[in-house]
Formats: sequence, C-alpha cells, structure tokens
Amino acid sequence: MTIDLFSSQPHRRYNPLTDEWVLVSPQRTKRPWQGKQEEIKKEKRLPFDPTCYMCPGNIRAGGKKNPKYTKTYVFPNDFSPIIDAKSTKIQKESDVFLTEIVRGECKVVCFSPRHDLTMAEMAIEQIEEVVSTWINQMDELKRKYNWAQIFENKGELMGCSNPHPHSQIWASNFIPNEVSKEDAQQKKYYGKNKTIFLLDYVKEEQEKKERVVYENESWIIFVPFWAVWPFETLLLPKKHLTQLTTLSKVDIKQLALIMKKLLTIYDTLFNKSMPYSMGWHFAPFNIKNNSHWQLHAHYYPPLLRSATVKKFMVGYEMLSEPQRDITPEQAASQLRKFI
Ligand code: H2U
Ligand code: ZN
Repeated sequence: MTIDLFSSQPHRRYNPLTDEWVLVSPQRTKRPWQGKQEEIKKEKRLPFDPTCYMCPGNIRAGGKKNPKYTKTYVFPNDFSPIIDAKSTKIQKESDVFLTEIVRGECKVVCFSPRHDLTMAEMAIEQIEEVVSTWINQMDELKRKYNWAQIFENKGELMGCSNPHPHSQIWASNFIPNEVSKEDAQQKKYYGKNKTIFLLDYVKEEQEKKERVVYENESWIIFVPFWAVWPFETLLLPKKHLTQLTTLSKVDIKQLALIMKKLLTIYDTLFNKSMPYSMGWHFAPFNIKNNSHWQLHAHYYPPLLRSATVKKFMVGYEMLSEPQRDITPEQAASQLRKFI
C-alpha cells in the first residue's frame, strides 16, 4: 500500500509504543455532522478571582489557605486519589478477585499566581519555572515511589474542574497500565535492535517530514504515525534522555520555547484556547535497566474539525479499537500552517 492509498483508503496503523492498533478512515472526512456542537463560551478571566480555590491568598475547598505566592505553587491535593497506605500486599482471593493496596501521594502545581494566563500565554521564564518545579518534584518523589504521573487537564471539555492554569502529579508505588505497556514495548525493541525505539523513530520522522510539526535545537514535535486523537502530538528530546530530571538548563529553555510554540499553534487552529490532556512519560524510577526508555510528552486535544466539534471515544472505539478520520499527515499539515 503506498502513502497515497493511506490518504484515501481505510487502513489500520500499528502503535509500537503500546502494541495496539488504530483504524484510520480518511474517506470519511467529508461526512456530514448533525451531532453535538459544543457551545463556545467567551471566557474573559481576571488575573485574580476571589472565588478560585487556587488563586494566591484564597481558602481551598479543604479549608487550607494558599500563601500569597508569586511564582509556581505546589500544594498537596486536598482530595488525593492515592494516599500513603500501610501495606502493599497483593491480595489474591481467587483467579477472579485480585487486588493490591496502593501507596502514593498527589499534588497540584499552579503554573503561576495569574488566574487568567494559560501556558501558551505565559512568558518563557515562567514556563521554565513550571518545568523546573516538575523536575524538583520528581527529584523528591523518586526517593519514595516507583512512578509519578505529571499531567495537565485543560478546559471544561476535558473535565478540568478549575480554570486556574495548573497541572497535577500523582505519585504511586505501582506502575500504571499505560506506562507498563510503554516500558514492555521499548524494552522489547531494545532487546531486539540494541537501539532506542523512540530515537530511531525520530530519525524516520525527520527524514519523511510529513508528520513533523516543529523542531528546535533540543526537541521535536510530530503527529505520531499511530495517533488516535485528531491533533494528537508527541513531544520529545532529540538526544537520549530517560528522565525529566536530567534536563540541562538549555534543554529546559528549549522545552519552554517549544511548548509555548505548540500551545500557540493549538490555540490558533480553531481560534479557541485549545482544551487537552497532556502528560509526561519517562523511565519508572526504580527499574534496574532503564536505557530502553526515552523521555516524551503526549498531547491529546479532543477537538476534531472546529472549536465546537469534539471527538468522542465511543461505540466501535469502546468495543473494538480506536478510529480516526483525518490522517495524521493531514493533521500535521494543518498544524504546520500556524507555525
Ligand atoms: P483538575 O486538574 O481535573 O481540574 O483537578 C483539580 C484537582 O485539584 C482535583 O484533583 C484538587 C482536586 O482534588 N483540588 C484541591 O486539592 N483543592 C481545592 O481546593 C480544589 C481542587
Ligand atoms: Zn485562580
């Protein structure tokens, strides 16, 4: 099958990072849409909101008071989904019922005191500060846990409960599903080829160019060949890095620049502050050999063809496998228009 057929005929693509397939149906891109259109709410936010749980000096939902912070601010999640429990014993009652007690802690990272500034709108130095805060948190959490998921849920469409720009960190003694799959797959590739899968993949994308959105000195962004969400992207360093904690000052600066670039492109695409979930993946903290790992971030925006049409992962996708209409190559070419 040539690439031309890929842009017009239904086909499946393999995701070697997770060992899963995605169904691509480019012939459907002209299908009429009579489903739900999300309402565009004109959001005019103030720099400070006296009713916001995350703004400086305000009382949080749990009753604690935020200091009058002036930079990035981290606080323990008042309703942590994972807490420090005593035992970590796996309980096996039968082949049907298997449970394990989990240990961990969850934190909220407010990007800045400003209630109204998304990361796309923040100054480079402020974004660098967020990255450095993530790194400091990882340095602390890696001593106690095996994994820490840094993620941002942005926008009401993604179920974000508070508009004050923030990310979260959920640290745990266990390695969650998505990270386990990526660990196993990268390990398998390394065992077979003695090279790093994601670095080999970056070279391929740089050669082909059709899915690359943007790159700078240290980082590259592309729509992965196997992307599931319409404008999903992968952001990764061009050199081998297993952890976020080993970024140099230059890497941090370049990262701040490229994240701002990507988020500005996203906001321009549908002329709307783009909702998304994003998060970092890197080698789990306490595995012995982690050289098969390559640090990367996933961005998953849910919008499909306009500011008001959201992609739903339902029906066939829940019951069989993910499906997309617009091809990753078409998505990358649309994103590149706004560089
Ligand atoms: P979102 O990132 O999905 O908006 O979730 C916000 C988190 O902030 C959520 O996990 C926490 C919630 O428990 N939170 C607090 O810890 N304290 C508060 O006062 C409000 C929200
Ligand atoms: Zn706020």
